[in-house]
Amino acid sequence: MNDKLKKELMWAIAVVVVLVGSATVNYVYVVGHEYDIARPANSPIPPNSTVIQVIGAQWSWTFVYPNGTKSVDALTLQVNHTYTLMVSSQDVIHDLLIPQMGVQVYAVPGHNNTVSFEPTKVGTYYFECVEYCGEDHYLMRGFLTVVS
Ligand SMILES: [Cu+2]
Repeated sequence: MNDKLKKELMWAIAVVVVLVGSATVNYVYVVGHEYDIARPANSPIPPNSTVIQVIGAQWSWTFVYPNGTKSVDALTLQVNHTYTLMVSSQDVIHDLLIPQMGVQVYAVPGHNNTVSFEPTKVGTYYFECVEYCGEDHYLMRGFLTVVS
């Protein structure tokens, strides 16, 4: 076997080792975090979940809790409880992103999109609109507070 062939083989094996290594890391991460990641949008609503209505509007997010209480640009949830956000819009298309909850869902006028998730850690997390929706789009953000 000449040097050129050896080098080529070595590089081919190195690439395979890197790919298999990163695939393994990914697989272990996904399996270990299965329940931290929100269910895909519009999955069946889990029977034990609390449904919160979310209305996007230029340029704020309004949350309506089951008892009728409303809050603007602030969402408070209990840890280790399942929630379903029922998201719509009253004007243009928005897109709610709560990165630490694995939630991203479009807010479409006249249509409800649902997403369910369970916060597993107490803390404060940000959320924001990630669909350009007008001049004050950048103001369309707030905080999710997870309490015990
Ligand atoms: Cu926006």
